[in-house]
Amino acid sequence: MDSKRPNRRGFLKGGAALAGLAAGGARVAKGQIQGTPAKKIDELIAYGERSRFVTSVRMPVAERHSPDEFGLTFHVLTPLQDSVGIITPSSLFYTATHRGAFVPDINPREHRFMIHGMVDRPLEFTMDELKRLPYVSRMHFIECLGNRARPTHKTVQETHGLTSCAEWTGVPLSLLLKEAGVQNSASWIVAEGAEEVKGASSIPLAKAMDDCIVCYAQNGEPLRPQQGFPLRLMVPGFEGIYQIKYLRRIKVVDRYYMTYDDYGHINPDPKVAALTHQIGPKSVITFPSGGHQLSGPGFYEVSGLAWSGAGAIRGVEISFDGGTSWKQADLRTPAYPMAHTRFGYHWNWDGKECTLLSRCTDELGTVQPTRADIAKYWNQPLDKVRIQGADNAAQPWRVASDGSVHNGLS
Ligand SMILES: Nc1nc2c(c(=O)[nH]1)N[C@H]1C(S)=C(S)[C@@H](COP(=O)(O)O)O[C@H]1N2
Ligand SMILES: [Mo]
Repeated sequence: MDSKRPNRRGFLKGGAALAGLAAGGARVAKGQIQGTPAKKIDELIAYGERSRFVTSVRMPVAERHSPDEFGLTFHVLTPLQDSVGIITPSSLFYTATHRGAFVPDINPREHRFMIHGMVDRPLEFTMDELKRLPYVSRMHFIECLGNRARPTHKTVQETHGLTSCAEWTGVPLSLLLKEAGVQNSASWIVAEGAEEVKGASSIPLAKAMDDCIVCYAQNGEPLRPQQGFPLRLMVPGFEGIYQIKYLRRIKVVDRYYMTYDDYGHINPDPKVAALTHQIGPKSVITFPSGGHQLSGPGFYEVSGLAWSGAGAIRGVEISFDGGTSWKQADLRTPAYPMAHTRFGYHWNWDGKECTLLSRCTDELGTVQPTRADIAKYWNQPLDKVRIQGADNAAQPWRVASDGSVHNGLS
């Protein structure tokens, strides 16, 4: 499935230049990789590149012009329509950068990470010191609160591309906090990134002591700069804004702090806020999805992703009639807690127009709502549903009788 799209305002210029280079390398010497210019061979051996026939790329969100007039890119979407399995390749991981817009160029040898505030022993670590400590590797998704489907969106990249999943490696935050000696009256932490605006997020101490990870690696290699190199906080299942990149400081405190980043995100009442941190349950069919073309009636494997901020995915159902009836799908991967889980369903398309949706249930038994459920709950007309907070509504894809697939919201 080819997700190549017009190069809007020179976005991904580098990729286009590279493609030109490969096309120019017509002379093939013995032992060379066919079609690859000689000077690229060493690079291919030292650090592998994907085939030049694979063209799936990220794209900026339409609602926020990127690059803007200052050349800055804010939100970049993962091409979920091409996804398989549950690991998002690091080079296709979605990116949300709004605290300085430039990706900081941090020398890991100079980077320091500090834990202070209401602790008995304030601690400061170099990257080498952190890497000497016991570590864990876990699969977790991240999703931005801005991940919401609109009728104008054509593809699943546009409707759902602000979520990705990776294997994260780092030191459990609880280990570091115990080492620092958290004082009895502490109840929150404030985690801060290294950018100039010093954006930060307040996280309940109970979550910090539970499953948070101070990460230095993603998918088996150091974090990519856009994902927070050299250090980021992983707060499993919480909304994207808590996954602090370029992590340099955690302050242990006794109250929620309204910081630069929290504005518009969570409720200043800590009791309400605590209930709005978690994402999902949410799922989406990635094949067939908007922009795909079925070649005719017959067998297709419906495939998609499900995730929940509350734990593991227990089951996924698929509807082929716009949400009237539901069939149980199969999970195709292990269902890790707070991770994307791949589901599948054997489908024989009869060639008639139909609307596909998926909905999931997480380990707490919470079922993902359809738009109809949300409209009923808020007593709103179905065609004018306004989704408050995170959008975890089931996504409809309409398959037309010519096999073309469209956003069911338009
Ligand atoms: N330091 C820092 N951390 C940050 C951000 C940022 O701009 N700066 N963006 C946040 C937001 S809004 C999201 S959704 C996630 C995105 O993580 P990603 O870019 O690795 O996908 O990082 C969060 N952590
Ligand atoms: Mo975000």
